Amino acid sequence: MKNVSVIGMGYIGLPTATLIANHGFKVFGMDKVERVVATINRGEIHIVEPGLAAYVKKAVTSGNLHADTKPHEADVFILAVPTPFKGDKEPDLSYVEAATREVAPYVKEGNLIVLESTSPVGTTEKVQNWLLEERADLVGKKLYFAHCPERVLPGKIVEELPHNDRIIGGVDKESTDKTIAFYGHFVTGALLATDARTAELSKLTENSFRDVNIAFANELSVICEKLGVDVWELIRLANRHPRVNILQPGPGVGGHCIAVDPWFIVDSAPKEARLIRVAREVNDSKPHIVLEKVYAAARKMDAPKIACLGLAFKPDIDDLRESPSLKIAEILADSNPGELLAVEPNIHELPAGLANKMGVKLVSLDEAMQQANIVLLLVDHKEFKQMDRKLLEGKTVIDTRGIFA
Ligand code: SAJ
Repeated sequence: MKNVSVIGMGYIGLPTATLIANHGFKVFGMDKVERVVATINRGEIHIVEPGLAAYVKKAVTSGNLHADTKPHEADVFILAVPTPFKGDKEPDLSYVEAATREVAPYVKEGNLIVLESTSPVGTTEKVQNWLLEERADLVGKKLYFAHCPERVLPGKIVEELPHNDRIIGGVDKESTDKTIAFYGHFVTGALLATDARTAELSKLTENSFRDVNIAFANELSVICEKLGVDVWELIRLANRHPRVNILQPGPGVGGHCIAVDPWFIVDSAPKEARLIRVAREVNDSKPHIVLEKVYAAARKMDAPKIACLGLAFKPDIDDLRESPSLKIAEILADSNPGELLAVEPNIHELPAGLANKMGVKLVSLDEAMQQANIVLLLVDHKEFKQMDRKLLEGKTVIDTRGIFA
Protein backbone atom coordinates (compact mmCIF):
# COMPACT_ATOMS: atom_id res chain seq x y z
CA MET A 1 0.00 0.00 0.00
CA LYS A 2 1.22 3.49 -0.79
CA ASN A 3 2.01 6.10 1.82
CA VAL A 4 1.09 9.71 1.16
CA SER A 5 2.25 12.89 2.93
CA VAL A 6 0.03 15.96 2.57
CA ILE A 7 1.65 19.23 3.59
CA GLY A 8 -0.82 21.88 4.79
CA MET A 9 -4.06 20.88 6.54
CA GLY A 10 -6.24 23.78 5.38
CA TYR A 11 -9.34 24.04 3.20
CA ILE A 12 -7.72 21.89 0.46
CA GLY A 13 -5.07 19.79 2.23
CA LEU A 14 -7.38 18.35 4.88
CA PRO A 15 -10.23 17.26 2.56
CA THR A 16 -7.67 15.88 0.06
CA ALA A 17 -5.78 13.92 2.74
CA THR A 18 -9.11 12.58 4.00
CA LEU A 19 -10.31 11.53 0.54
CA ILE A 20 -7.06 9.65 -0.08
CA ALA A 21 -7.12 8.04 3.39
CA ASN A 22 -10.71 6.91 2.86
CA HIS A 23 -9.53 5.14 -0.31
CA GLY A 24 -7.22 2.85 1.65
CA PHE A 25 -3.94 4.81 1.57
CA LYS A 26 -1.94 5.54 4.71
CA VAL A 27 -1.88 9.34 4.87
CA PHE A 28 0.26 11.63 7.02
CA GLY A 29 -1.10 15.16 7.21
CA MET A 30 1.39 17.82 8.18
CA ASP A 31 0.60 21.24 9.59
CA LYS A 32 2.76 23.71 11.50
CA VAL A 33 -0.04 24.59 13.93
CA GLU A 34 -0.15 22.19 16.87
CA ARG A 35 -3.79 22.96 17.64
CA VAL A 36 -4.76 21.96 14.08
CA VAL A 37 -2.80 18.69 14.34
CA ALA A 38 -4.34 17.85 17.74
CA THR A 39 -7.86 18.63 16.48
CA ILE A 40 -7.46 16.34 13.45
CA ASN A 41 -5.99 13.51 15.53
CA ARG A 42 -9.10 13.69 17.76
CA GLY A 43 -11.13 13.10 14.58
CA GLU A 44 -12.40 16.67 14.57
CA ILE A 45 -11.98 19.64 12.19
CA HIS A 46 -10.86 23.25 12.61
CA ILE A 47 -12.63 24.67 9.53
CA VAL A 48 -16.29 24.93 8.56
CA GLU A 49 -17.15 22.85 5.51
CA PRO A 50 -20.39 20.86 5.08
CA GLY A 51 -19.91 17.09 5.39
CA LEU A 52 -16.18 17.29 6.19
CA ALA A 53 -16.40 16.50 9.93
CA ALA A 54 -17.86 13.00 9.46
CA TYR A 55 -15.47 12.30 6.59
CA VAL A 56 -12.41 13.22 8.70
CA LYS A 57 -13.71 11.22 11.67
CA LYS A 58 -14.00 8.14 9.47
CA ALA A 59 -10.43 8.53 8.12
CA VAL A 60 -8.90 9.08 11.58
CA THR A 61 -10.89 6.26 13.21
CA SER A 62 -9.82 3.82 10.48
CA GLY A 63 -6.18 4.63 11.35
CA ASN A 64 -5.45 5.76 7.78
CA LEU A 65 -5.14 9.48 8.56
CA HIS A 66 -2.70 10.80 11.12
CA ALA A 67 -1.57 14.41 11.50
CA ASP A 68 1.82 15.67 12.69
CA THR A 69 3.74 18.93 12.90
CA LYS A 70 6.65 17.31 11.03
CA PRO A 71 6.79 15.69 7.56
CA HIS A 72 6.92 11.94 7.16
CA GLU A 73 8.53 9.58 4.64
CA ALA A 74 6.07 8.62 1.90
CA ASP A 75 5.77 7.53 -1.75
CA VAL A 76 3.77 10.62 -2.71
CA PHE A 77 4.08 14.17 -1.31
CA ILE A 78 1.24 16.62 -1.92
CA LEU A 79 1.89 20.32 -1.25
CA ALA A 80 -1.31 22.16 -0.33
CA VAL A 81 0.01 25.31 1.33
CA PRO A 82 -1.22 28.89 0.81
CA THR A 83 0.03 31.10 -2.05
CA PRO A 84 -1.11 34.58 -1.02
CA PHE A 85 0.32 37.78 -2.46
CA LYS A 86 2.78 40.19 -0.95
CA GLY A 87 3.85 43.79 -1.59
CA ASP A 88 2.32 45.18 -4.77
CA LYS A 89 0.19 42.11 -5.60
CA GLU A 90 3.18 39.82 -6.23
CA PRO A 91 2.73 36.09 -5.58
CA ASP A 92 4.26 35.01 -2.29
CA LEU A 93 5.82 31.57 -2.85
CA SER A 94 7.52 31.45 0.55
CA TYR A 95 5.13 28.78 1.91
CA VAL A 96 5.68 26.55 -1.15
CA GLU A 97 9.44 26.98 -0.93
CA ALA A 98 9.51 26.31 2.84
CA ALA A 99 7.31 23.21 2.44
CA THR A 100 9.53 21.86 -0.37
CA ARG A 101 12.73 22.38 1.62
CA GLU A 102 11.10 20.85 4.69
CA VAL A 103 10.02 17.62 2.96
CA ALA A 104 13.33 17.30 1.05
CA PRO A 105 15.10 15.19 3.74
CA TYR A 106 12.22 12.66 3.61
CA VAL A 107 12.18 12.21 -0.20
CA LYS A 108 13.56 9.04 -1.81
CA GLU A 109 14.32 8.05 -5.41
CA GLY A 110 11.10 7.21 -7.30
CA ASN A 111 8.89 9.50 -5.17
CA LEU A 112 6.19 11.73 -6.67
CA ILE A 113 5.84 15.37 -5.54
CA VAL A 114 2.56 17.06 -6.49
CA LEU A 115 1.93 20.79 -6.11
CA GLU A 116 -1.79 21.46 -5.54
CA SER A 117 -1.47 25.08 -4.37
CA THR A 118 -2.64 27.66 -6.92
CA SER A 119 0.64 28.94 -8.35
CA PRO A 120 2.12 31.25 -10.98
CA VAL A 121 3.54 29.69 -14.13
CA GLY A 122 6.93 28.07 -13.49
CA THR A 123 6.37 27.19 -9.82
CA THR A 124 6.42 23.40 -10.28
CA GLU A 125 9.84 23.74 -11.94
CA LYS A 126 10.94 25.86 -8.96
CA VAL A 127 9.76 23.13 -6.57
CA GLN A 128 11.92 20.66 -8.49
CA ASN A 129 14.93 23.02 -8.28
CA TRP A 130 14.46 23.80 -4.56
CA LEU A 131 14.23 20.10 -3.77
CA LEU A 132 17.36 19.22 -5.72
CA GLU A 133 19.21 22.14 -4.09
CA GLU A 134 18.51 20.48 -0.74
CA ARG A 135 19.26 16.96 -2.03
CA ALA A 136 22.27 17.05 -4.36
CA ASP A 137 22.44 13.26 -3.85
CA LEU A 138 19.17 12.91 -5.83
CA VAL A 139 20.36 14.85 -8.91
CA GLY A 140 20.20 12.48 -11.91
CA LYS A 141 17.99 10.02 -9.98
CA LYS A 142 14.36 9.55 -11.02
CA LEU A 143 11.91 11.79 -9.19
CA TYR A 144 8.48 12.85 -10.44
CA PHE A 145 7.04 16.39 -10.17
CA ALA A 146 3.60 17.60 -11.27
CA HIS A 147 1.02 20.32 -10.76
CA CYS A 148 -2.57 19.26 -10.11
CA PRO A 149 -4.51 22.39 -9.14
CA GLU A 150 -7.51 22.04 -6.86
CA ARG A 151 -10.76 23.39 -8.34
CA VAL A 152 -13.34 22.76 -5.62
CA LEU A 153 -15.93 25.32 -4.59
CA PRO A 154 -15.82 26.28 -0.89
CA GLY A 155 -19.08 25.02 0.63
CA LYS A 156 -19.17 22.05 -1.76
CA ILE A 157 -15.66 20.65 -1.28
CA VAL A 158 -16.60 17.15 -0.08
CA GLU A 159 -19.07 16.76 -2.94
CA GLU A 160 -16.81 18.19 -5.67
CA LEU A 161 -13.39 16.79 -4.66
CA PRO A 162 -13.81 13.23 -5.99
CA HIS A 163 -16.00 14.19 -8.96
CA ASN A 164 -14.47 17.31 -10.56
CA ASP A 165 -12.28 16.81 -13.63
CA ARG A 166 -8.62 17.44 -12.79
CA ILE A 167 -5.86 18.99 -14.88
CA ILE A 168 -2.54 17.21 -14.38
CA GLY A 169 0.71 18.61 -15.74
CA GLY A 170 4.07 17.05 -15.02
CA VAL A 171 7.54 18.51 -15.57
CA ASP A 172 7.93 15.55 -18.00
CA LYS A 173 5.65 12.90 -19.50
CA GLU A 174 6.54 10.22 -16.91
CA SER A 175 5.59 12.63 -14.10
CA THR A 176 2.22 13.34 -15.76
CA ASP A 177 1.53 9.62 -16.25
CA LYS A 178 2.50 8.73 -12.69
CA THR A 179 0.32 11.50 -11.23
CA ILE A 180 -2.66 10.46 -13.36
CA ALA A 181 -2.26 6.85 -12.21
CA PHE A 182 -2.19 8.01 -8.57
CA TYR A 183 -5.22 10.40 -8.76
CA GLY A 184 -7.14 7.67 -10.60
CA HIS A 185 -7.37 5.78 -7.29
CA PHE A 186 -9.63 8.40 -5.69
CA VAL A 187 -10.94 10.80 -8.39
CA THR A 188 -13.80 9.68 -10.65
CA GLY A 189 -13.75 12.87 -12.78
CA ALA A 190 -11.65 12.96 -15.96
CA LEU A 191 -7.88 13.32 -15.46
CA LEU A 192 -6.66 15.65 -18.19
CA ALA A 193 -2.99 15.39 -19.12
CA THR A 194 -0.86 18.43 -19.98
CA ASP A 195 2.46 19.98 -18.96
CA ALA A 196 3.16 21.77 -15.66
CA ARG A 197 3.11 25.32 -17.07
CA THR A 198 -0.24 24.83 -18.84
CA ALA A 199 -1.72 23.28 -15.68
CA GLU A 200 -0.55 26.28 -13.64
CA LEU A 201 -2.01 28.79 -16.10
CA SER A 202 -5.28 26.80 -16.43
CA LYS A 203 -6.13 27.28 -12.78
CA LEU A 204 -5.33 31.00 -12.91
CA THR A 205 -7.33 31.30 -16.13
CA GLU A 206 -10.43 29.67 -14.64
CA ASN A 207 -10.57 32.12 -11.74
CA SER A 208 -9.68 35.09 -13.97
CA PHE A 209 -12.47 34.11 -16.37
CA ARG A 210 -14.94 34.29 -13.50
CA ASP A 211 -13.47 37.55 -12.20
CA VAL A 212 -13.70 39.24 -15.61
CA ASN A 213 -17.31 38.08 -15.98
CA ILE A 214 -18.28 39.33 -12.52
CA ALA A 215 -16.54 42.64 -13.34
CA PHE A 216 -18.76 42.95 -16.42
CA ALA A 217 -21.84 42.55 -14.19
CA ASN A 218 -20.45 44.98 -11.61
CA GLU A 219 -19.69 47.58 -14.27
CA LEU A 220 -23.21 47.19 -15.65
CA SER A 221 -24.63 47.85 -12.18
CA VAL A 222 -22.77 51.19 -12.03
CA ILE A 223 -23.87 52.13 -15.58
CA CYS A 224 -27.48 51.25 -14.72
CA GLU A 225 -27.36 53.36 -11.55
CA LYS A 226 -26.29 56.35 -13.65
CA LEU A 227 -28.94 55.76 -16.31
CA GLY A 228 -31.80 54.92 -13.93
CA VAL A 229 -32.20 51.33 -15.14
CA ASP A 230 -32.83 48.32 -12.86
CA VAL A 231 -29.71 46.18 -13.41
CA TRP A 232 -31.38 42.97 -12.18
CA GLU A 233 -34.20 43.27 -14.67
CA LEU A 234 -31.71 44.20 -17.41
CA ILE A 235 -29.59 41.07 -16.76
CA ARG A 236 -32.66 38.84 -16.49
CA LEU A 237 -33.84 40.05 -19.89
CA ALA A 238 -30.42 40.02 -21.62
CA ASN A 239 -29.83 36.47 -20.39
CA ARG A 240 -32.86 35.31 -22.40
CA HIS A 241 -30.62 35.64 -25.48
CA PRO A 242 -29.37 32.12 -26.34
CA ARG A 243 -25.69 33.13 -26.22
CA VAL A 244 -25.68 35.63 -23.33
CA ASN A 245 -25.10 34.59 -19.72
CA ILE A 246 -24.26 37.58 -17.52
CA LEU A 247 -23.30 36.90 -13.89
CA GLN A 248 -24.66 38.77 -10.88
CA PRO A 249 -23.36 42.11 -9.60
CA GLY A 250 -22.60 42.48 -5.91
CA PRO A 251 -20.66 44.57 -3.40
CA GLY A 252 -17.32 43.27 -4.77
CA VAL A 253 -15.52 39.96 -5.20
CA GLY A 254 -14.26 38.11 -2.15
CA GLY A 255 -12.64 34.88 -1.08
CA HIS A 256 -9.01 33.89 -1.25
CA CYS A 257 -9.06 32.69 -4.89
CA ILE A 258 -10.90 34.83 -7.42
CA ALA A 259 -9.79 38.10 -5.81
CA VAL A 260 -6.14 36.91 -5.74
CA ASP A 261 -5.32 34.58 -8.65
CA PRO A 262 -5.81 37.04 -11.54
CA TRP A 263 -2.99 39.15 -10.06
CA PHE A 264 -0.64 36.17 -10.60
CA ILE A 265 -1.27 36.48 -14.34
CA VAL A 266 -0.90 40.28 -14.23
CA ASP A 267 2.38 39.89 -12.33
CA SER A 268 3.78 37.46 -14.96
CA ALA A 269 2.58 39.43 -18.01
CA PRO A 270 1.93 43.02 -16.87
CA LYS A 271 1.82 44.60 -20.33
CA GLU A 272 -0.30 41.89 -21.92
CA ALA A 273 -2.85 41.23 -19.14
CA ARG A 274 -4.83 44.46 -19.61
CA LEU A 275 -8.41 43.22 -19.38
CA ILE A 276 -7.62 40.97 -16.41
CA ARG A 277 -6.08 43.89 -14.49
CA VAL A 278 -8.98 46.26 -15.21
CA ALA A 279 -11.50 43.59 -14.17
CA ARG A 280 -9.72 43.30 -10.81
CA GLU A 281 -9.81 47.07 -10.43
CA VAL A 282 -13.52 47.23 -11.32
CA ASN A 283 -14.34 44.55 -8.74
CA ASP A 284 -12.12 46.14 -6.08
CA SER A 285 -13.80 49.53 -6.61
CA LYS A 286 -17.28 48.16 -5.93
CA PRO A 287 -17.15 48.35 -2.08
CA HIS A 288 -16.38 52.10 -2.32
CA ILE A 289 -19.33 52.68 -4.63
CA VAL A 290 -21.60 50.91 -2.11
CA LEU A 291 -20.14 53.00 0.74
CA GLU A 292 -20.95 56.24 -1.10
CA LYS A 293 -24.59 55.16 -1.30
CA VAL A 294 -24.68 54.48 2.44
CA TYR A 295 -23.13 57.87 3.25
CA ALA A 296 -25.67 59.62 1.02
CA ALA A 297 -28.55 57.81 2.77
CA ALA A 298 -27.12 58.51 6.24
CA ARG A 299 -26.77 62.23 5.52
CA LYS A 300 -30.54 62.40 5.08
CA MET A 301 -31.25 60.99 8.59
CA ASP A 302 -31.06 62.66 12.00
CA ALA A 303 -29.97 59.45 13.75
CA PRO A 304 -28.85 56.89 11.15
CA LYS A 305 -28.97 53.25 12.27
CA ILE A 306 -27.53 50.98 9.59
CA ALA A 307 -28.36 47.27 9.48
CA CYS A 308 -25.53 45.56 7.64
CA LEU A 309 -26.96 42.23 6.43
CA GLY A 310 -24.13 39.72 5.90
CA LEU A 311 -20.36 39.80 6.43
CA ALA A 312 -19.26 36.54 4.71
CA PHE A 313 -17.72 36.59 1.21
CA LYS A 314 -20.62 34.65 -0.30
CA PRO A 315 -23.97 33.15 0.74
CA ASP A 316 -24.52 30.52 3.42
CA ILE A 317 -20.93 30.12 4.59
CA ASP A 318 -19.03 31.52 7.59
CA ASP A 319 -15.86 32.40 5.62
CA LEU A 320 -14.93 36.07 6.05
CA ARG A 321 -11.61 35.94 4.17
CA GLU A 322 -11.14 38.80 1.67
CA SER A 323 -14.85 39.57 2.12
CA PRO A 324 -15.98 42.82 0.50
CA SER A 325 -18.95 42.87 2.92
CA LEU A 326 -16.64 42.74 5.93
CA LYS A 327 -14.49 45.46 4.37
CA ILE A 328 -17.57 47.67 3.91
CA ALA A 329 -18.64 47.07 7.53
CA GLU A 330 -15.13 47.89 8.80
CA ILE A 331 -14.96 51.14 6.83
CA LEU A 332 -18.45 52.09 8.07
CA ALA A 333 -17.34 51.39 11.64
CA ASP A 334 -14.30 53.67 11.18
CA SER A 335 -16.05 56.46 9.29
CA ASN A 336 -19.05 56.24 11.64
CA PRO A 337 -21.93 57.66 9.56
CA GLY A 338 -24.29 56.17 12.17
CA GLU A 339 -24.86 53.24 14.52
CA LEU A 340 -23.94 49.91 12.90
CA LEU A 341 -25.98 46.75 13.50
CA ALA A 342 -24.15 43.80 11.92
CA VAL A 343 -26.19 40.69 11.13
CA GLU A 344 -24.30 37.52 10.17
CA PRO A 345 -26.27 34.32 10.93
CA ASN A 346 -23.21 32.12 10.31
CA ILE A 347 -20.96 33.52 13.06
CA HIS A 348 -21.33 33.88 16.83
CA GLU A 349 -18.98 36.76 17.48
CA LEU A 350 -17.66 39.70 15.51
CA PRO A 351 -14.24 39.24 13.87
CA ALA A 352 -11.29 41.07 15.44
CA GLY A 353 -11.40 43.93 12.89
CA LEU A 354 -14.93 44.89 13.99
CA ALA A 355 -15.20 43.63 17.56
CA ASN A 356 -13.39 46.52 19.24
CA LYS A 357 -14.98 49.32 17.29
CA MET A 358 -17.31 51.74 19.04
CA GLY A 359 -20.95 51.72 17.94
CA VAL A 360 -20.89 48.27 16.28
CA LYS A 361 -23.03 45.37 17.52
CA LEU A 362 -23.61 41.84 16.21
CA VAL A 363 -27.38 41.42 16.44
CA SER A 364 -30.12 39.10 15.23
CA LEU A 365 -32.03 39.89 12.04
CA ASP A 366 -35.15 40.66 14.10
CA GLU A 367 -33.35 43.13 16.32
CA ALA A 368 -31.71 44.85 13.36
CA MET A 369 -35.05 45.19 11.58
CA GLN A 370 -36.70 46.67 14.66
CA GLN A 371 -34.02 49.33 15.11
CA ALA A 372 -32.52 50.23 11.73
CA ASN A 373 -33.63 53.02 9.41
CA ILE A 374 -31.10 52.04 6.70
CA VAL A 375 -30.87 48.41 5.50
CA LEU A 376 -27.69 47.51 3.64
CA LEU A 377 -28.01 44.02 2.12
CA LEU A 378 -24.52 42.68 1.39
CA VAL A 379 -24.81 38.87 1.23
CA ASP A 380 -27.71 36.83 -0.17
CA HIS A 381 -27.86 34.41 2.79
CA LYS A 382 -30.98 32.24 2.87
CA GLU A 383 -32.20 33.97 6.08
CA PHE A 384 -32.35 37.30 4.25
CA LYS A 385 -33.96 35.88 1.12
CA GLN A 386 -36.74 34.35 3.26
CA MET A 387 -37.30 37.50 5.30
CA ASP A 388 -40.74 39.14 5.41
CA ARG A 389 -40.49 42.12 3.01
CA LYS A 390 -42.96 44.10 5.18
CA LEU A 391 -40.10 44.59 7.66
CA LEU A 392 -38.40 46.85 5.10
CA GLU A 393 -41.30 49.30 4.90
CA GLY A 394 -40.34 52.89 5.78
CA LYS A 395 -36.60 52.14 5.66
CA THR A 396 -34.00 53.17 3.11
CA VAL A 397 -32.91 49.92 1.43
CA ILE A 398 -29.55 49.49 -0.34
CA ASP A 399 -29.70 46.03 -1.88
CA THR A 400 -26.32 45.09 -3.42
CA ARG A 401 -27.48 41.59 -4.43
CA GLY A 402 -30.89 42.30 -5.88
CA ILE A 403 -32.77 39.91 -3.59
CA PHE A 404 -35.45 42.42 -2.54
CA ALA A 405 -36.18 43.48 -6.15
N1 SAJ B 1 -19.72 36.56 -7.12
C1 SAJ B 1 -20.46 37.63 -7.60
N2 SAJ B 1 -21.31 37.41 -8.64
C2 SAJ B 1 -21.46 36.17 -9.21
C3 SAJ B 1 -20.70 35.09 -8.71
C4 SAJ B 1 -19.84 35.31 -7.65
O1 SAJ B 1 -20.35 38.76 -7.11
O2 SAJ B 1 -22.27 36.06 -10.14
C5 SAJ B 1 -18.76 36.78 -5.99
C6 SAJ B 1 -19.14 36.02 -4.73
O3 SAJ B 1 -20.11 36.72 -3.99
C7 SAJ B 1 -17.82 35.92 -4.04
C8 SAJ B 1 -16.82 35.79 -5.20
O4 SAJ B 1 -17.51 36.25 -6.35
O5 SAJ B 1 -17.53 37.10 -3.30
C9 SAJ B 1 -16.29 34.40 -5.45
O6 SAJ B 1 -17.29 33.41 -5.27
P1 SAJ B 1 -17.46 32.12 -6.20
O7 SAJ B 1 -18.55 31.30 -5.60
O8 SAJ B 1 -17.61 32.52 -7.62
O9 SAJ B 1 -16.04 31.37 -6.13
P2 SAJ B 1 -15.07 30.86 -4.91
O10 SAJ B 1 -14.04 31.91 -4.68
O11 SAJ B 1 -15.83 30.38 -3.74
O12 SAJ B 1 -14.39 29.56 -5.61
C10 SAJ B 1 -13.66 29.73 -6.82
C11 SAJ B 1 -14.16 28.67 -7.84
N3 SAJ B 1 -13.65 29.00 -9.16
C12 SAJ B 1 -14.46 29.11 -10.23
O13 SAJ B 1 -15.66 29.00 -10.17
C13 SAJ B 1 -13.78 29.38 -11.55
C14 SAJ B 1 -13.69 27.28 -7.40
O14 SAJ B 1 -14.03 26.31 -8.39
C15 SAJ B 1 -12.18 27.28 -7.18
O15 SAJ B 1 -11.70 25.99 -6.76
C16 SAJ B 1 -11.88 28.27 -6.08
O16 SAJ B 1 -12.27 29.58 -6.55
C17 SAJ B 1 -10.40 28.22 -5.75
O17 SAJ B 1 -10.03 27.60 -4.73
O18 SAJ B 1 -9.59 28.72 -6.55
